Amino acid sequence: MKKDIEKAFNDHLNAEFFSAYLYLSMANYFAAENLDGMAAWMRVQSEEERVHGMKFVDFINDRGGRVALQKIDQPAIEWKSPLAAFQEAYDHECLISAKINELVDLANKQNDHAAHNFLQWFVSEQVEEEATAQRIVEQLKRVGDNPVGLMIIDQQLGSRTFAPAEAAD
Ligand code: OFO
Repeated sequence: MKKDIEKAFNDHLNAEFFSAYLYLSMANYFAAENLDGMAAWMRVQSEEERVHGMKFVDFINDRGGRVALQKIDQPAIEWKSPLAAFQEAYDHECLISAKINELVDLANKQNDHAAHNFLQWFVSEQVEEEATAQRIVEQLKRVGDNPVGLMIIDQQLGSRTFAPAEAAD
């Protein structure tokens, strides 16, 4: 594996593990707000991000590279409102999509077909990640300060479960 791809992949797996940290922190914020459905949704999201990070770990190892784990930044612990938290989640996913696109550009520049192929899973995944977060942001905007609306969204989000195989497929 070429050194600059190895370095960029190591940096990116750190970003995926930071995503896991960020969503776990949001889960704790929602739990403190007694929004248990949103807390459960964020916990599942955090687990998925860990799976994403591990996909990079496995790929680097499989290609004979070296994984160098880096320090994970501390995420925020409070948000102004559920909408503010989900808006940040959406913005964060857009940032991750941009990083994935940069990795694809690098893989193409280096003529690394295996890396290019590996990254296509993430290109598709990011479409879903952005769409899901954006949908929740729009729903929260629509209910505004209506507590009944908030409770309905909370209940709906609470039905999400973590399926390790699906998270990796
Ligand atoms: Fe790994 O998709 Fe979100 O960050």
